[in-house]
Amino acid sequence: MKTQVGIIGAGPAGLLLSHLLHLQGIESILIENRSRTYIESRVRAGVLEQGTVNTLNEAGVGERMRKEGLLHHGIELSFHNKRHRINMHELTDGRAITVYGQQEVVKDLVKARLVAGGQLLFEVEDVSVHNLDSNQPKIRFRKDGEEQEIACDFIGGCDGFHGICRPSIPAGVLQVFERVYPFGWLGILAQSKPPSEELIYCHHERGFALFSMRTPEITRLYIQCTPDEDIANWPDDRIWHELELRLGADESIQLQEGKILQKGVTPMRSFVVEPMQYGRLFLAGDAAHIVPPTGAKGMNLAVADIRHLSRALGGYYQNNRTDLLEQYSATCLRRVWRSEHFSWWMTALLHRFPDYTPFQQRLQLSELEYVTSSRAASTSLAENYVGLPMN
Ligand code: RFL
Ligand code: PHB
Repeated sequence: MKTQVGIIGAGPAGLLLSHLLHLQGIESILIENRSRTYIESRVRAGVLEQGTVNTLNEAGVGERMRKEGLLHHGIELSFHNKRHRINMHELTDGRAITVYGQQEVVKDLVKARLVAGGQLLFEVEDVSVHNLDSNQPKIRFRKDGEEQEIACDFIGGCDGFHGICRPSIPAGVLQVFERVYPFGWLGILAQSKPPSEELIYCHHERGFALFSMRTPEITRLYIQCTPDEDIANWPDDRIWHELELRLGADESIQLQEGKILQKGVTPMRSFVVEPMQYGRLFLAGDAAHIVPPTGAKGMNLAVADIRHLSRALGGYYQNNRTDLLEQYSATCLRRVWRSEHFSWWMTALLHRFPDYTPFQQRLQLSELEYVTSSRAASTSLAENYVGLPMN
């Protein structure tokens, strides 16, 4: 097989890249090691920045998101069992976030690719990349038991944190920056009305909790747990009880229990590689960087990378430009590091760290009070949360 851009991974990054290239008349083949059903039902992110929403709308895949997405103008921070609203809309000149599940974005993109006759190959095996520093890199894999090879001009490495693209770059090329946190999130999706119309981030002495949602009938809830927590230790009753305690519910708010549809534990880390490129392999999204989910930045960063990569590839094919491809990594990394800082800061502000002294715990509470009472401090949180303007 031969194509212009070979793309590995059908997450938000790979699918959006394939679609944005198609809109510029650039051909791609996308390969994914899981099934279509699997990627369309994987429950993950839920918060889209304004810039992400604009990108999806401009790409013509925003119709269902505009109908079903929930527009939020604020979030709440809870500490000392009291809730404080951050009015993001007012603090950021009218910007907002949209709550719309990542798997819905994935479904919309898969559909758009298939309608346009795009080549999407699911359930491929043994993927490897070759000749990355030549003008004709290659992707090899097995599909239905047969060995296949794609010769291409460029490779989009969009295969997530555990993919093969990043580890295929020769040793010594990449600089790795990493921080692993001493906790994880136990996440559930439940058939129950969310306790509030907006997201509630809770600081609590028993640990962090987050109250989010997918629809007015489906809640998405998270509890801070150990990074290697055994889900078997969390029967449904224990989960609801713990959420109730951490929400610190007063009469104005009630947690409704409901059928738990999905449960999972996510360890938390911050991770960046520099540069996000080697030869003709360009890394994008989680393949190049990870943030802890507290700032809701992971998928938004993946979309921002793809905007730059598709524009750079467009410049190459339409005007023979190589400058945008050369600047790709540096351009992306500026936003990546801003989001890394914000996600680390939100994580440090809201979680219970096992090694924190009473002194550090007091500092955390003092910062929460400052963030929720000073206009300058809440504006800083708000503008980072809704996302800095994309270019
Ligand atoms: P993905 O989504 O991991 O997609 C990579 C794809 O590559 C496939 N793959 C391979 N395919 C072929 N060959 C191989 N060898 C392959 N190896 C892997 C995988 O099967 C997969 O389909 O990466 P991408 O596209 O970079 O997207 C990144 C986002 O998924 C991620 O950053 C977000 O989910 C992070 N995240 C959040 N981001 C937000 O912007 N807002 C949020 O509210 C938010 N909440 C979250 C999150 C992530 C979470 N978890 C579970 C990690 C909440 C949670 C709990
Ligand atoms: C979610 O709804 O899944 C979600 C929301 C906000 C976050 C992380 C996850 O910070």
